[in-house]
Amino acid sequence: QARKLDKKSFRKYADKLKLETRNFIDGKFVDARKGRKFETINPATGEVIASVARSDASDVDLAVKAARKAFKSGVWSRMAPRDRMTVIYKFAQLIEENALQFALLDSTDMGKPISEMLNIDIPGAVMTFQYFGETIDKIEGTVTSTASTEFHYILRQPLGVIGCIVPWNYPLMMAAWKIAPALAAGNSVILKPAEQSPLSASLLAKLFMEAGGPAGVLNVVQGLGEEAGKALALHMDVDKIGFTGSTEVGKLMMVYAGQSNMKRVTTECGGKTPQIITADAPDLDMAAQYAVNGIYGNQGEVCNAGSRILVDAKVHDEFVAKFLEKAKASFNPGDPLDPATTMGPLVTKEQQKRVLGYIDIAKKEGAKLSLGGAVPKGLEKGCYVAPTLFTGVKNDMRIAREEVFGPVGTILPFKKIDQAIEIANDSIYGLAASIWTSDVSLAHKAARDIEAGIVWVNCFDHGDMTSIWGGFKQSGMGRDKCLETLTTVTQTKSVWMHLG
Ligand code: TXE
Repeated sequence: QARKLDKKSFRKYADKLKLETRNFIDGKFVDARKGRKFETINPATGEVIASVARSDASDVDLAVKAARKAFKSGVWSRMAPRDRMTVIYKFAQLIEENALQFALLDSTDMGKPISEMLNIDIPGAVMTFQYFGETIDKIEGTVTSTASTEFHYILRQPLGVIGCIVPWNYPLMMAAWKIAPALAAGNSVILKPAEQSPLSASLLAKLFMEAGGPAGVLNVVQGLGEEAGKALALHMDVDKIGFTGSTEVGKLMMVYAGQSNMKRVTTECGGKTPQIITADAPDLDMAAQYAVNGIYGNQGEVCNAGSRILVDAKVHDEFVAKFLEKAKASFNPGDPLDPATTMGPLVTKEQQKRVLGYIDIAKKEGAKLSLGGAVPKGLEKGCYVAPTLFTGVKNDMRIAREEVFGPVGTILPFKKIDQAIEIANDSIYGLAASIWTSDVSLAHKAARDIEAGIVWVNCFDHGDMTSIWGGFKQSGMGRDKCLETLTTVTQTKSVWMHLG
């Protein structure tokens, strides 16, 4: 139904949204204990949307106590698997039924086009809960071969209390990726949304209870990273932190774990994804369209944004011409609540400043600005940056090495495929990569040699719940989606019995 609405109706609904901005602890909405608040701003207009609970260590402690109490009681952790499945399926169904609310909340909060919310984020979140719901009665232990006097089995058990610290680029979907496997395995969860996009988390927590989830199992603590996030990651009674965000803060998670209780940590920390376009790409038009989508989708605020486009010199000029034509046709910044809009504003003024800063640096370093490069006319109130492309980029330029997290593509020509793979691997990151080629041997060799957690061949960003999501090197450790994730929210126990 929401998919049929126009921009007027979306605005009308947005004006009527009931916003919940408090923490959700032990099944109830509560203010931060000290009554402090922070503002969340609509990046399309610069207007304040709401004041949100600004939690500190004492709020985090309350949430951890509630989560631990729920875990120990067994109300969720020992619920019959089929019953837990029923709750998670119902939860997925309620998210779908509330698609319009979620779309409006995230779109207004962080600027993503409403059509992306409806077509990507919400179906992605629903599928995540369905997928992990399906795993609940399939998490199994093992019986090993032993001498006849012995009996040995390995139990797989939930960790206990899991803190999920998520970013603002996919507020609902990132929350789903972190909390769905944790809940499926029987853990209690504390979700700390990003301060730039706090609103949808509260609705999520409320719907979990409506689906039959017990109090204390899914808690939300709102607040700033250095206050609420840090307190959660340093807490002595949190068993794991699942984190998505910057590499800098991902490293802090490991420090906090070491400074506290050696909690488990998984991190997903962005990248500098290479898209390799060889001269024998099966369809250069399609490669150009995917490259455009790969860098400008979600305003380029994507961990796997294909920001380094490596193009064989033989097809370079033809490819660039196609890229520019498709970029202009496909991505035009505008009002995120207009279903026709394909690119919204960046998340905050700071992020806009950071991205414009990188554009300046690239120009100073001698890259050629071939598209965009500025704030689009008429959209100065919001945090917009036009789709931007630099050509003639060299591998040692900062624009080719650092994560910009905005709609800024770079084209680096190459002469030999070995050189392209070397450039692709010359990065501190290793989240994803793509290669376009008709040469099957080359496709397999490149897939083997590229240092990244995800390699796409003749496509970009394809996948489903079975494909793993996570990186090599400083793109982090641990995996999202996929069955492997369950190993990061559970632990094994060896039970050895002597039968003699
Ligand atoms: O991320 P942060 P920011 C990259 C991207 C972007 C840059 C900065 O390059 O431009 O990071 O974005 C919480 N202890 N990515 O500043 O700070 C914070 O509250 C505990 C890539 O928004 O890493 C939020 O919930 N928690 C990325 C979460 O960490 C802390 C997505 C992420 O925030 C904390 C987002 C602390 N000391 C940004 N400091 C991706 N992988 O997709 C912050 N947080």
